[in-house]
Amino acid sequence: MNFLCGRFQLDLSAPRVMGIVNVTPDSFSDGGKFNRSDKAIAHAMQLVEEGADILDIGGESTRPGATPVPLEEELKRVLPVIKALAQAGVPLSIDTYKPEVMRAAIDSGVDMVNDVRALQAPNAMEIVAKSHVGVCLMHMQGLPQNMQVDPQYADVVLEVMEFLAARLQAAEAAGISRNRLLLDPGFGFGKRTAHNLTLLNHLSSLQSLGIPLLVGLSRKSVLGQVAGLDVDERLHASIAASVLSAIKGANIVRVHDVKPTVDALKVVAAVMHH
Ligand code: PT1
Repeated sequence: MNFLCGRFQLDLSAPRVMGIVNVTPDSFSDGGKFNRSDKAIAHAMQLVEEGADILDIGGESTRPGATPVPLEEELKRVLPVIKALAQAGVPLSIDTYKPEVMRAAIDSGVDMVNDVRALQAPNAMEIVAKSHVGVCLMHMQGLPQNMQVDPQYADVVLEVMEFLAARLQAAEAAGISRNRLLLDPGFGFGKRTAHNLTLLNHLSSLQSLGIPLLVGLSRKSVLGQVAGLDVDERLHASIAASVLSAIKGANIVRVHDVKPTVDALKVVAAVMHH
């Protein structure tokens, strides 16, 4: 299975690692250490050395309760980082739901759009369809400002699957071919701990959609809930989550801690080939 994204064709016969590059002062787990663009660029280069297969660059946090960032500020954060990393040797992803940021990032050379709103903003679908970038369509219930207030599902796996199937159909209808798409159940986006655990246990049922799966569980509160850990103590729980995700069918894991994840997934890949 190959994922087509911009300048690249990513071989997904083994699980791949997307490294998180936060360009936010309120970044939920870097404590603002990498907010300036030169720090973000240096951090990104380190993630490539550690074995990252993709870099996911974001200028607005979408974690629960985060406040939106104005368009001009988001552009000012991400564009210098994208331009500086153009020759990093791995596909660059822009983590945004704003069509204007997608447009500018694509013009600046990104290879993929990672959209927590699954291209539902006006014009987002058209902008991506007109380009050659890959795209990740993610499930979210509600919006980051209020999504954890009272999330409700009759059947979380079925509802996430139906949403992703509908967005997949919309993307194909807009002219985005299947080999440019990734689907993501959106762990922590309008989901209680039990919803997240059910989704992870049944992740393999999403494989029936026939599109590679991207999963983000790195340092998330569900892991803190289960293991009783603060956000800066969640490395080992995050590795367990990446290993479980890969075993259950995730093709790409989105993580902060690249080197330990790469090592762990090498073991998973070696076993799965036998
Ligand atoms: C994700 C993801 C993302 N997560 C994709 N993009 C975040 N495709 C940002 C918590 O519960 O899973 N997939 N972009 C970060 N969002 C969160 C959500 C961070 C919940 C933390 C939590 O702690």
